[in-house]
Amino acid sequence: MSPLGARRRAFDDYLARALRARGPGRGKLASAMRYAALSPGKRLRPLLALAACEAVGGPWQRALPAAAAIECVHAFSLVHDDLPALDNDDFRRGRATTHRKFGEAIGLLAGDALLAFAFEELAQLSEVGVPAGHVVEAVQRLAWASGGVRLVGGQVMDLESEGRSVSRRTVATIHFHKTGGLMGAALALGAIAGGASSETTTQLEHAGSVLGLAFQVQDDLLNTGSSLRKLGKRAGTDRARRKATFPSVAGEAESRAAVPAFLARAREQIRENCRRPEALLAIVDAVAERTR
Ligand code: GRG
Repeated sequence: MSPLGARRRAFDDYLARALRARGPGRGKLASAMRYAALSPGKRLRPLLALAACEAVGGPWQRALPAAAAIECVHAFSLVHDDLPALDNDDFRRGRATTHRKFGEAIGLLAGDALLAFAFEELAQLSEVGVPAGHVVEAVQRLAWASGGVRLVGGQVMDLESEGRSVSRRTVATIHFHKTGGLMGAALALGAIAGGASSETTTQLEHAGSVLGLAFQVQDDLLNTGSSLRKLGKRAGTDRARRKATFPSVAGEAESRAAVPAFLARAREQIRENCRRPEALLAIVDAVAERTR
């Protein structure tokens, strides 16, 4: 198994155990939370958190609670994004969306419960030896990344841009906040678990946000040119909803050229701030080549 494959497996085991140990136990809500959080996603954000911990000199295992917290916020955002009030999607990760499988009310509540669980899980950092002051910094950074300034704020900007003529700069800002928010948090929380200073953490948070921007431009391109079978979610939906995307404001060629430029910026900032950047850079390379 590849090094990333082994970490991914360790992460999946950790999250499944955490949900069993500290989640709601049996019943529909527990099943919906597991369905949303443990379904076969790419696990990019948790892998980034583990690699960032290692990159600043910590053992990657110490970042597992932070990685689980970020994946739970990510799962919450996908569940809510798929609801009829937002994108009204019926496929995610190659299967029925959570609200399609469990009903709208349980879908909504499972998303809420995953968001709360994320912070409970983040507090587990203190159980693996992360000093209390650093755990508080991690809580503050994840709350900021998940809320009205970044993830949810970016989503609102996105909604408000639908059907309107916006600039390339506006689309980049939306992507930087909406998708970059959690990727930035992944690097930041991993760095905190690895004992990095606040300055290094802030630099890595920015590198992660730029990586998120590149990732979302790729997502826009895949949405125009791929399929449900390849992506595990419906393609062609952005155009149908008249979303503000990179290809819609800058064209396909310019969008394709922007991705490596953003990735190069992220790589440079990672190299400048990390003692052992190899695993983190390997993930950036994997993003560069992704087809789903
Ligand atoms: C608070 C009501 C309420 C809703 C929150 C914030 C939000 C809704 C939605 C934003 C979530 C979103 C769809 C962001 C786009 C980021 C993105 C490209 C997600 C897909 O990430 P992948 O490809 O997914 O890493 P997998 O399935 O592989 O984990």
